[in-house]
Amino acid sequence: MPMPRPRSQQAFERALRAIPGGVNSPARAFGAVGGQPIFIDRGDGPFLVDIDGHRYLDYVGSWGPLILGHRHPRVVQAVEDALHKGATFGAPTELETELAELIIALVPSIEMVRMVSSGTEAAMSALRLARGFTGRDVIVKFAGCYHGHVDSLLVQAGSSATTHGVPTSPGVPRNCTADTLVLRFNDPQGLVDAFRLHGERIAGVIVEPVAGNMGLVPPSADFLTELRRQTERYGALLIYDEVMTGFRLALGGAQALFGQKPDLTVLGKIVGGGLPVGAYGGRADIMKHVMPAGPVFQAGTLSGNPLAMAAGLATLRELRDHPPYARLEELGRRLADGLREAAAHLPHHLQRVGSMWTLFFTAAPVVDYDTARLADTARFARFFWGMMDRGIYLPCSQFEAAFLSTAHSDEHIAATIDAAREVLAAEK
Ligand code: KE4
Repeated sequence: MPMPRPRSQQAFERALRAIPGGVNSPARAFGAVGGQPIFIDRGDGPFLVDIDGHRYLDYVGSWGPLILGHRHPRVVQAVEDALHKGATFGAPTELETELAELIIALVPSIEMVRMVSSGTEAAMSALRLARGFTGRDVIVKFAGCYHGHVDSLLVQAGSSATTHGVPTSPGVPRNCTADTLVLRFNDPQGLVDAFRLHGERIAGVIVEPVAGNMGLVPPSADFLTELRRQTERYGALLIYDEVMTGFRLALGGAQALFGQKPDLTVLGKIVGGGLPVGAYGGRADIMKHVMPAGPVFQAGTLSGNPLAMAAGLATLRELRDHPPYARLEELGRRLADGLREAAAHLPHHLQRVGSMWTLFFTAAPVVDYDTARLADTARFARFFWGMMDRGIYLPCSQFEAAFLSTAHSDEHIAATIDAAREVLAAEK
């Protein structure tokens, strides 16, 4: 039984009366692990402190944005400076151009970029642009991949849609998903077959180049290669959803890590440094179709918000000036080795790419949505609470990726492995 957290309990009961499910996003509801969410007082480097005063080593990092940990001084200072000039103007600022130029400098496939306020908004806009640019309607996605709560993509979505057993949400009219083709992740032959049948009608394919929303599932080399080959062959756009992987797996994202070049890229999380930013960008000839340069409509009151731009700029500049990727790879490798050893007596697969990882409690390697869902979610829930009560805060679902930050140290990794060893010793 989880340790008592009375103030979070009271806060949750109060929130339930005002907010559906007491949370502003189902991913935070602890639905997959039972119990109730903890309410946070503050973040501090690699730590979260809840309102009962408990401190946790944070492997969620706000679901990915906080690659620099909580309250990085460079980010805090940048936002403070921006705030003293005003929070928003509804008119352009040079901060927006500076962040756009930096994104273009860091992600080679991006020649132009538009800011929005969330990853969902970026994915939704990229889909509309792909359809507007090609004049086609069909969009391909992959079971288990999540691209935000876009109506036409809420079909076998990952993340909390999986957790809450809502593969296709009520409220999405049938015709919204009529043009959505759902294929199997890591299935190159399935891609070839689908394109042979539908290729001339496909506007775009959207993919998490490393899947994080069914738990961490790396791509097979031939999957990404076939994706690029088929989309080129049939004139469909290849859209990399790098909301989670962008600026995390490499400065240029997963596409840089794998030497791939999509037509469009969707960004979020790290690009806002913890404030609400999404972005979509890519080939200039495509992006010039976005209004007011072109006919594809998209707009947003707080798109390019100066405070969010300041946080994103400070974060990307820090990553550019002091690239942490070799360090994160070393920390991730050490953590993975230690967790595998702690779980050696159990069916498990620890899957990792750089600073993103998932400990699956399953005997088979997880290569797609079907194999992910074979995992023992009851065992994961016991693991989650056992780690929580030892001060380690993991994603509250087997179907989420965990994240390391530059604020995590060797000592933190060692403490995490020790805690896992204790918790898993009780599992048979
Ligand atoms: P947002 O609208 O939540 O900013 O981004 C949607 C999104 C798009 N694409 C990918 C690959 C994503 O991972 C996400 C959001 N990720 C989830 C966690 N798996 C956000 C957590 C939540 O929904 O509260």
